[in-house]
Order: sequence, then structure tokens, then C-alpha cells
Amino acid sequence: MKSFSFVSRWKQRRLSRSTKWLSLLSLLLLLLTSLGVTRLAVQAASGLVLEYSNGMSAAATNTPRALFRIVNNTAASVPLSSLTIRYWFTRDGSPSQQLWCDYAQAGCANITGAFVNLASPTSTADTYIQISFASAAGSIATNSNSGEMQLRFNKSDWSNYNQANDYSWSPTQTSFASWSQVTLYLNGQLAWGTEPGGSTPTATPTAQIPPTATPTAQTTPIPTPTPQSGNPCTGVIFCDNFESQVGSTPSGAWQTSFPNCQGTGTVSVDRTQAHSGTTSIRVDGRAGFCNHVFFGMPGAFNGVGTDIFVRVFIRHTIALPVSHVTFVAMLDTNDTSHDLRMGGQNSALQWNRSSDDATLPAQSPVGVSLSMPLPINQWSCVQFEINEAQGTMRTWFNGSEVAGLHLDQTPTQDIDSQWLSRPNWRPSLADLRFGWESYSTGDDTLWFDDVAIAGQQVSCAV
Ligand SMILES: [Ca+2]
Ligand SMILES: [Ca+2]
Repeated sequence: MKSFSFVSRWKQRRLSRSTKWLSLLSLLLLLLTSLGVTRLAVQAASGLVLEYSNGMSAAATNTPRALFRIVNNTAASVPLSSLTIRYWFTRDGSPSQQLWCDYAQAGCANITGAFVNLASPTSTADTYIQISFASAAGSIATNSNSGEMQLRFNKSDWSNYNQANDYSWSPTQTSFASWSQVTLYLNGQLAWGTEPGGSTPTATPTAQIPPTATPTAQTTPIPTPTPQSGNPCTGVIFCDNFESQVGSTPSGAWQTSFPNCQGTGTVSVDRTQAHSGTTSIRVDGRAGFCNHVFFGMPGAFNGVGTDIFVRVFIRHTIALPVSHVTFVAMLDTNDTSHDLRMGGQNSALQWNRSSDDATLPAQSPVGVSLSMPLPINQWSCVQFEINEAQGTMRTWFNGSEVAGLHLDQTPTQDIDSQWLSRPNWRPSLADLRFGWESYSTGDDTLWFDDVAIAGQQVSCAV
């Protein structure tokens, strides 16, 4: 009995120990399960997370933009050269494609890209872009990240993609966050994300492309337009000749808008006037503020940097009036969301800051004489540079700089002294719109074609 009782007590102790162990085990299991669930949720099996941010919110665009950042939550630093990224999409056509690196903390020169065709396409992916890194890209320290990389791609004919059917595109994810539909590989093994179902990536890239190019002179203003050889769209952030417009009003990256009120102004896709090809965008603008109309692109300068260059060809029918009109507008989120506008006054080209109605040049006779009219019934190449960081602007007409449309940081009588009377103007431009807005008199019919946006001067040669 004793022994039994001993055994019994022993058993009891064992049992009670076992119960404790079981409880502990259950707790541990619970903890592990919850940890496991957490780990599964972020898929950080290897402790590596691929973050993505969408840089082009329009579904129809000729320039998809994808931004990436790799987070290293492992206990060791990870060489970037051991990692590859895949971005999965449908290419919507057969022209060859180009990939560009606009910025990478690891250095665009250390990044290479390839377009790889899937052996077994799905409805949302027939191609992936594979990004790999040279050893000079360095390592990601533990609990750190790679810094961002900004990539974009286009077809050789600049025709539109449809991003709506792209596996990796997330239209609403416009800042960095983890995203399981882009994939990351460590030494060739999937380390983050889910590949599109039913597809087996081909083993070797079918189209190797050279290291992605970074636009040169992104932060150094180029004093005079430098003629470019070959395709004038090469190296630019965005290029549109409107030849891919199929409807009667602008679509794709472009949206028609009538800020605050709508009247008789109209915008249409025009196939009777064109600077390039057969198609341009026509604006029928009418006098009176509410008869204004614009077609524009939200986020037009995302990924450009702070030194922005725009080139556009403009044709119109009625000479700029004496009263104030606008044909280019950009929302300045650093100026209580007022527009920075290019247009005319006193029959000559001018810039206007809508928040305080400052003009460039000053509207003195001397100031106006330093600007110029916008000739009618011919295509004119208008180029401008806005340096957001420096608060400066330059403007060119058919390749020649217009002295009166030059804002620097030194007040010049009749040119920019009025503009500079407000210190520290530093625009942050959230969109780009073309159209017509008249603040008094002035009807006009205008055509716009061959729009290019870049971090460097874009040639008028199209
Ligand atoms: Ca697509
Ligand atoms: Ca065209």
C-alpha cells in the first residue's frame, strides 16, 4: 500500500507534473501557433520582406512604375547580390520592352533587370521582370532595409499597358508596405511572396537587358537644350504622343477635369491635327473661368526627383489675349494647393502663381517685351524646367530660352523681382494639366502633342 500509495503519490506527482507540462506545452504550442500565424501572415520564413509601392495609379499607361524596398529581419546581414526580385504582369502586346532605374539607394549602376516570358502564362502574368544586384550593391544589415529603388518600364513603341490585369500591380498601395504578389528570392529560393498560380517560371531569362540606365544630370540643370539622337523618348520618365488613344476623350493616364465648375470648354482626342503621327489632344477653350477645361495626369512627377523638365508641342488658333489666360496648370501642394500656371497676359507668354497672382515676367512693358507671343497655326515646342528644391524655373520656345520666363534666386527688375518678393517659394507639384482657363476674355482652340516628362532636358526633336 505504501509503495502503492508512494507510487500513487509519485504517479500523482507525475500526473500533476504531466498536467503542468501539458499546460506549459499547450501554452508553448499556443504561443508557437500564434507566432507561426504571425510569421505566416508576413511570410517572413527567412526573415526577408519585400515591400512595394505603386508609382502609376492609372490602369492604362505606357509607363508602369514599381518601387521596391527589401527589409531584412534576419539575424545576419544579407548581401543584395544573393537576392532577386520578380514583378509579374501581362505585357499586353508584343513590342520589345525597356526597363529604367530612376533611383536606387544601392545605386542604379548596381542593378540589372531582365524581362522573362513565362512558359505557362496565367491570366494575370505572362512576363516577369527580374531584378538582380551586383556585389557592389552591398548588404542589408540586420533589422534594416535596402532603401528604395524606383523602376519603370515601357514598350519600344510606347503603346499602353493595361495594369488592371497585372498580378503584381496594386493600384491602391502608393506607399511602401509588404505585398505578397511581388516575389523575392534568396539564392534562387523563394523567400517572400506568392508566385502567380499555375505558372512555372522559365529557368533562364529570354531577354537579357544591360544594366538599367539612370538618367544623367538629374540634379544638374542643363543650360541649353541638348539635341538627342535616336528616340526622343529614351531616358525620359514619361512620354506620350497620344497615338494609343482610342476613344473620343483622353483616357489612360489622362483625366479630363473642370475644377470647381464646368461650362462650355471641351477636350477631345483629335485625328485631324497632329505633331507626331495622326493623333493629338484638342482643347476648345472659352472665355470665362467656368468655361475652363483641362486634361491632366495626377502624380505626373512621381519618381522624377525635384528637378522637373517638361516638353510639349502646342498649336493654337487665336493670339494670346491681353487678359490673363492659362494653358498649363500644376497643383502646388506646398502653396495651399494653388496652381502654378503657364499661360499668357498682355499677349505674351507668362508664368503665374495663383496663390498671390505673382507673374513672371512682371507685366511692365519691359517685362512683357522680354517674353514673346505664342504663334498661331503652327506647332511650337515648349520646354520648361521647374526645380522644386531651388525654387527656380526656366522656359524654352522652339529650343531657345525665353529671357522673361527665367526665375532664379536673384531678383531682376521686370522679370522675377515680383515673384521673389515672397521668399522661399518651393513648389511641390502634384499633377500636370493642359487645357484652357480664361479669367476674363479669350477664346482659343488648342492642340497638344508629344508630351515628355524627365529629370533632364528633353529635346524638341521628335
Ligand atoms: Ca497588363
Ligand atoms: Ca501624336
